[in-house]
Amino acid sequence: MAEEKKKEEYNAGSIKVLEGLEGIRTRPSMYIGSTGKEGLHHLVYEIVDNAVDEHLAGACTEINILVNEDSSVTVEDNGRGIPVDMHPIYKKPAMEIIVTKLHAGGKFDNKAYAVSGGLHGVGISVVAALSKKMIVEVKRDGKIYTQSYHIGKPTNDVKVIGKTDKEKTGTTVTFYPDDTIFSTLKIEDEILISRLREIAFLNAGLTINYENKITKKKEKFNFAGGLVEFVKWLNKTKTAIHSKPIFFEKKVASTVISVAIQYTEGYQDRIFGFVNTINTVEGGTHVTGFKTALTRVINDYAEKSIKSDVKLEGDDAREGITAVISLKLKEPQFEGQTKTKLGNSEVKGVVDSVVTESLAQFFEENPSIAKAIVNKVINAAKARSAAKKARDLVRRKGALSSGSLPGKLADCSSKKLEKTELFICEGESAAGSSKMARNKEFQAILPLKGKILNVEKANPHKIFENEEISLLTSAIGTGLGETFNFERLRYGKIIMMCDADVDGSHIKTLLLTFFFRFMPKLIESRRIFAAVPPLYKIRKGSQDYYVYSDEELKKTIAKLGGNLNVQRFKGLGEMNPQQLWDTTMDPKARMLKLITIEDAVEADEVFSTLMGEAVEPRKLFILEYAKKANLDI
Ligand code: 0RA
Repeated sequence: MAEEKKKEEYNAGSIKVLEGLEGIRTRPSMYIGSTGKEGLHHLVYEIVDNAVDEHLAGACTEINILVNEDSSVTVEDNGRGIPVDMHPIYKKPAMEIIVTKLHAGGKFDNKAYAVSGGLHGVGISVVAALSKKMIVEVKRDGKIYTQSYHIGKPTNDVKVIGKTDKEKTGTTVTFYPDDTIFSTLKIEDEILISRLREIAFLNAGLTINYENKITKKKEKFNFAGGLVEFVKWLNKTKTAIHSKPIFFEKKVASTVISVAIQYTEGYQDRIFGFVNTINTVEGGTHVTGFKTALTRVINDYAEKSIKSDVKLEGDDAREGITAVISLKLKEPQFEGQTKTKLGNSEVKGVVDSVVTESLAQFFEENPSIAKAIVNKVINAAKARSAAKKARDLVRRKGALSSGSLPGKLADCSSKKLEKTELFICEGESAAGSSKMARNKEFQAILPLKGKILNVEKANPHKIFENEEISLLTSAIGTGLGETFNFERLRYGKIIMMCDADVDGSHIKTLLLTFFFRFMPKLIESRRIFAAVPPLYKIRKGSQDYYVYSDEELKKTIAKLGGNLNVQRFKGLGEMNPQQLWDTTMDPKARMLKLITIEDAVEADEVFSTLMGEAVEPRKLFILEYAKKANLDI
């Protein structure tokens, strides 16, 4: 056991020398991405990443980054210090080999280092090769060692320049980027600061100090709360739906998985993946595993604890989420265009199972947060499904305009908007009569089976699935809700033709609610009407008189005198086509009630009252509404 442990310790002999540094200078972008601004800042990250590795090894608590007056950059850490012992074969101090050879270092056999951060794992030697001058100072074993370099080559042997406390260890690297390589030598505070902040969030407790002697910019980062503080910071301009972020951290074999989640009221989905503090912008197996688990846990909770039967998809589960998934992984494989996609296939399942288990447990223990989140997701699903239905209807309309309107619609021949009318008819028999009665040129008939869905009470997705509503929407042509397009209106007037009884008025109210909710523009633009069929027919001799109210009936009887035959129409279906035309459809003789809504906001409340359970307010509304309605003959 002791023997085994010893083997894993770092010593100069464990350094594997792979090649010299010539390749770095001939193809710098292969190592640092570019020789522009990005590449320049990358040099700083390479050294900082090495220092962060020391932190990950439990050996470093503070990193200081200093932009000096002469534009050089100093990175100082209190890690173990680059080893300085003699290499048994090369007969040189480890430090010289580590700085002047590519892929040299204890890191590359993954023993001395648990995890390694640097993007290419080449770190300090790349910086040395691309710097006109670099000075490394190491505190180790109570001594201070130093060596300087010029474009990757030592300019002196490693020498001891002083003594220090045995406890004091660390590395200080100062470098002068080579102006024959880089197109700019200007360090930008904002670029470095945002990355350093990120590193501080990802390494709870690590202190990072930044100072630029040229711009005088100074920052200090230390986040005891780590990822929890990270998501809160990411959400600082948003409204969170739960103030306490979800957090869990699990170790599986040598892999550490840390996750923080906070949902906001917004719609964006922001999931940030990091592997060994590298931002995996292109995603990868860790993010995939996370998404799968998130959708599963939320679906399970919705089903079991909220008894919801709404099908929740991944996009719904992620609406408004801000999440950070950070992995500490021994042998990361980076793929993709910018090498920022995690490729390790085994990671997907590991992250999936950790997130499934830990998130489900968090939901168990924090039911109020769980409910807030799951309800938000359910709403997202309903909205998505409603939007899709609306889009589909619009698309269907597109297909319709090339010929096929709903089979039930008896369309008119005129295409002149202002002239045409759509009659929405209650019941098949009334529709039958009105089809015979109509003027085909400008009057279209759409029969409604019976009561349409109460849109006030129904879920949005039910509304869009409803056949009657879909028929109506197709015939009108505008689409509905978010996708409403006035330009596609197919008729100048839309006329509800219902029986003059309780059922008829209920259907009218349902239709109105629908128009108000989903096509309010049609009401505003005075396109919606109610037909006013007569209540009675009075026959005197061979002459017929139609009356539209009980009051009118009394007056007419008084006027006409005796010997009258009075017939009460129980419904539209009782009239023959000629009667229907004469009384209700002929523009020269009929009466139409224009539907207006003075105050949309007030009306919305009224509609809610109306369609709610309470019967009294509903009755009151109907009476009030009838009074308000204008008469337009
Ligand atoms: C090689 C091996 C060890 C540490 C380092 C390099 C190292 C490099 C840099 C660069 C900046 N700061 C650094 N700190 C450490 C392992 C050392 C050990 O096991 O004692």
